[in-house]
Order: sequence, then C-alpha cells, then structure tokens
Amino acid sequence: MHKIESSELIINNRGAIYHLDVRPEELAETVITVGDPGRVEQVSKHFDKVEHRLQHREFITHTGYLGRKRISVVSTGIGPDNIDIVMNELDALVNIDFDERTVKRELSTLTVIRLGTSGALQADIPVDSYVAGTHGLGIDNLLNYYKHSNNEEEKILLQQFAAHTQLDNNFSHPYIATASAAVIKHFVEGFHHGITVTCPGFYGPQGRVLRLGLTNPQLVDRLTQFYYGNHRITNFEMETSAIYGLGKLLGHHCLSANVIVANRVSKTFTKDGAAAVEGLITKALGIIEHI
Ligand code: R1P
Ligand code: URA
Repeated sequence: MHKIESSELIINNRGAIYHLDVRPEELAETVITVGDPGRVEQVSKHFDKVEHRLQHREFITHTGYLGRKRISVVSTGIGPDNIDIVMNELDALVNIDFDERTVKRELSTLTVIRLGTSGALQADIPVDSYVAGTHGLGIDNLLNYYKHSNNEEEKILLQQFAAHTQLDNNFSHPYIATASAAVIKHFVEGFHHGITVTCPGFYGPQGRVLRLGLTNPQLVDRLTQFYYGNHRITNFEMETSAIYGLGKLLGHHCLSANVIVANRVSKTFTKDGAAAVEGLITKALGIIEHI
C-alpha cells in the first residue's frame, strides 16, 4: 500500500487535517459548505445539538444533529482555490487512514451540498430566488490540474460553450461536471435549474467594471445568450464547478444551491441579503434533514 508522506497529507498535533483542523470523527457524512464563515453559525443555529465547533483560518466547521441527521457545516471562504483544499481534505477525512497514511480499501461517499449566493444571468430568475445547478461549468481552471473526462453530453456542452464565448482561446480551458442526480432530485420545488458558471473572480471575471477595462466586455451577454438543447446558463458564482468536478473524481454526491443576490440582466441587487440567505438555509435544511 502506498504510504502518503507527511509533506503531502499534513496532520497536525491534534490528529486533524491541516487547513480544516478537523479530525475524522468530527466530520459527518452529510456536509453543507458555505462561502461565508459567518454563515456556519447561521446554519448550525438550526441544529438540535452541536457536537463540535472548530476553526482554522477561514475554515469554520460545526458538526451536530438536525433531528436524527448528523450534519457538518463547513465554510470554504471564497473561490475555487479554497475548494481544492476543502474537497481534498473532506475526502481525506473519510477515505484515508490517518494512522497508516494509506487510502482505505473501502471508500466512503459524502453528500456535499453548497448553500451559496450567486448572480443570475437570466431576466426571469429574480433576486431572492433559488437555483440548483444541474452542471458546474468552470472557467477557473482548477479541474484542469486533475486527470478528468466527460460524457458525450458534457463534451458537446463544452464545445458549444467554447465556440459561443471564445473563452478557451483567450482565458482558460473551460471544464464541466454534473450535479449528483441522487441529490438534485430533492431540490426541485421552488428551485430554478440550469448551468452554474464558476468564475475565478467577482469583478472582471464576472464582467463587472469599476475602474478597469475588460478584455471580453461581451462575456455576461454571451453567457446569458448561451443555450444548447434545453440547457442554458442560469447563474454564476465562484465555487460550484470545483465542487462538482472534484466531487465527481473523488466519488462524492454534490449539489450547489444558490440564492440569487444580484440579477445582472435587470441590474438589481437584493434588498435584504441576510434574509435571502436565511430563506435558502431554512428551505435547504428542511430538505437535507430527510435525504
Ligand atoms: C462572492 O461575493 C462570494 O459569494 C458567492 C461567490 O461564489 C463567492 O464566494 O458565494 P458565497 O456567498 O457562498 O461565498
Ligand atoms: N456571488 C457572485 O460570485 N456573483 C454575484 O453576482 C453574486 C454573488
């Protein structure tokens, strides 16, 4: 069995994984990820019991029970680079034996559900509404560092997307991964469905102009106008494709549900971001408790 060296799998003095500072027994099999560290408490305050409260850097983890369901809520901070850390460390917590430093023979599957905020790219998806991403389409490059492959539908979507936006020539190699069918089927009523694009930034990479000019000023319009068959891009944010891509490679069931705080077509922003996020959390927990 290949032994993973101490420079590759970093375990601290508490026996916890490096960035998350979580020990294997402190993690539940159902994991909610949120971008904002402050949102962890906003989720766990709904739990009937909290067993563990851990924090290191921007990564806060609370593990507890909602009814009989054991759930961990983990903050990722912003961006796909942080998702590289969080997904690899969550997987290591369940699938690597920390004493032997070897991959376990029997692998475990986590259910990972992101509850985030996002910008809508369609006029009919207003602020304060909810989107469950059928696909994460990454223009952030993260998954290109890992060996990965796509099914035929994903390949065609990617080809059409690259041709339509011309993003692959000038920026990165777009990649795509699909939500877990087993999880998204529970997030139907009250949720829009569509492709969630993941960007490597909030301003230029999402077409926002404050003081700097953009190399692709048509990007937002092109994302809005893209369609293939029944597929269109509903929204963009900064984590989903990385979660879907790494989740698929590692064998976990992932879903990203976002509340729309900005609509980039109608140029509107939610009047109460805290209430919008609370609404998503309440709705999602009502579902997660029973899946
Ligand atoms: C940008 O404001 C942040 O908000 C969105 C984006 O993906 C990015 O992380 O998600 P969260 O509200 O979950 O952080
Ligand atoms: N998060 C994003 O990444 N973009 C938005 O427009 C809103 C939230």
